[in-house]
Amino acid sequence: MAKKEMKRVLVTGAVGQIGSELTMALRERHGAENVLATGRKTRPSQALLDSGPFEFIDVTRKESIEAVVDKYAIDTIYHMAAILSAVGEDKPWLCWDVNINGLKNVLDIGVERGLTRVFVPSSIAVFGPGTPLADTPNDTVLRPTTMYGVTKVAGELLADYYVKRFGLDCRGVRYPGIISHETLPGGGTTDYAVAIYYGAVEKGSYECFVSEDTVLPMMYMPDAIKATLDLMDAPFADLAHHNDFNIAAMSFSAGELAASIRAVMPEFTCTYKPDFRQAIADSWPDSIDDTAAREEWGWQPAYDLAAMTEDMLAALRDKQSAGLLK
Ligand code: AKB
Repeated sequence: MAKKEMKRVLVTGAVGQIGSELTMALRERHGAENVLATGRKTRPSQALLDSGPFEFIDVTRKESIEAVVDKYAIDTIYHMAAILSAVGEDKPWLCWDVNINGLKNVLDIGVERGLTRVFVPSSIAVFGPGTPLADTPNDTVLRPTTMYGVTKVAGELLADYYVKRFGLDCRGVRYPGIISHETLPGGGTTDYAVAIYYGAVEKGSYECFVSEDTVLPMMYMPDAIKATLDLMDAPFADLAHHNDFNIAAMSFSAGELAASIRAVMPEFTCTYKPDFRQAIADSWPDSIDDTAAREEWGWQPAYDLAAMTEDMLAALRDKQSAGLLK
């Protein structure tokens, strides 16, 4: 049997929606003691705390990241800490500071400490006016109208520059809206696609902040984790792209999402009251072409809307029975 490569992993943003589940998957793979979870302020769940090491850091302060990289002899970073699109519009300069200066700190440490690999997540928020909205190609117009999108375009370019100029091995995907039941998303435009399931289970109803016909690319968390790990496993020599892979799983309107819940819970009702997030959603694609990810590292999603809805509702009902939901 091939010798398993030893890894010492740091996850920034480990208390967030993707980071919390990614940390658990990485602990499973590499051994809990080899995966350091970090967050800035929010208290981690007891499960995260109990499952392995945790430290508070601030990614905008380079020395704060350096301290844990040195203390835990880190060789790989999954840099998940970010301010998302809706909060980014409320606090654009915080969004810039965390998403750009935080990323530059991580990339500089990657070069200075000779890290073997860095994961740099991007988003469908890189797209905007001028981008084809259907089957959006990987390599296309990137003119976002949100600060979050601006930081994600700049982040992709910056990370690609570190690959080319400094030989740092960094990779990243453009996540669509991610739907999950472990940790709530915080401050994104696609958050309605998670909140609708909580509304269904807790109250039998939901008021959606985008219109019924709003279509966005989405993905269930198990596929998002799989995409992240698969890209990080890919041989560097196989990659033509590095930090800007489109990944697709499903696309649906808010109305179709509500209908998929009604197929399981016929009494569920959904109303629509668009707010400022509608304009952000309208600037993003309806569907994504992920040929590059499929060809360069074999990307393949598993979940469609019906399978995701069944799993989400079952998981949230279990949480409710355990007294963890209203
Ligand atoms: C957001 O809505 O801001 C995020 C994203 C699509 O990156 N979920």
